[in-house]
Amino acid sequence: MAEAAADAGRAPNLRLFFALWPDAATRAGLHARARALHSECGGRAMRRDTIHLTLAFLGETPVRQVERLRAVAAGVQGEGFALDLDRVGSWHRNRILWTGPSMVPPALAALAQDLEGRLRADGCALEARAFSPHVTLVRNAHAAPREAQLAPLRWTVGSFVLVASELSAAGAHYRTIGRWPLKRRG
Ligand code: 2AM
Repeated sequence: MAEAAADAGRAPNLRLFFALWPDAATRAGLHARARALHSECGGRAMRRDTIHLTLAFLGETPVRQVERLRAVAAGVQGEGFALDLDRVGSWHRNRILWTGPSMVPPALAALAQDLEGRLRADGCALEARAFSPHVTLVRNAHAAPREAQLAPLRWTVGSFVLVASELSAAGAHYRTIGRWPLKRRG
């Protein structure tokens, strides 16, 4: 009984992360790339509605902190940019196949750095690993892709989002709980 009472009093958590979310056309292009990699290398292709690029992973976070995170995000000074996804690769340790840019746009590096700095200043315990921009396309792959270089898929980025990852029997579902525009390039 005491345990149940303690559980009832515990604030619920959300599994949160900041990300770039592709527009419909970019999403379709990325999903086609995911299916091609899946046919070549096996594993499980990401569903079209789950494809994204993570900027900062927060993990389990009390719901009551969401408003503070929104305030942090609203202070970010970012500019829009074009991201040319022209590389694919694999990470052996977690059997992920990803696509990413061979040249990271300075505005993307600045956005990730500004966001991370503000989150840390606000007390968020982020992982120490360096930002390595990638879009996961396939999980549990059986092989690495043959070609590392592909024709660039251009993604015009104009905003970033805060997302809650919710697990169900059907797999991960990502719910956008905030979106912030990036300044248009003059
Ligand atoms: P991944 O695509 O390389 O797996 C939601 O889980 C998103 O957060 C994914 O894009 C995932 O990256 C990213 N992420 C970053 N650090 C993570 C961690 N420690 N645990 C789970 N996901 C993490």
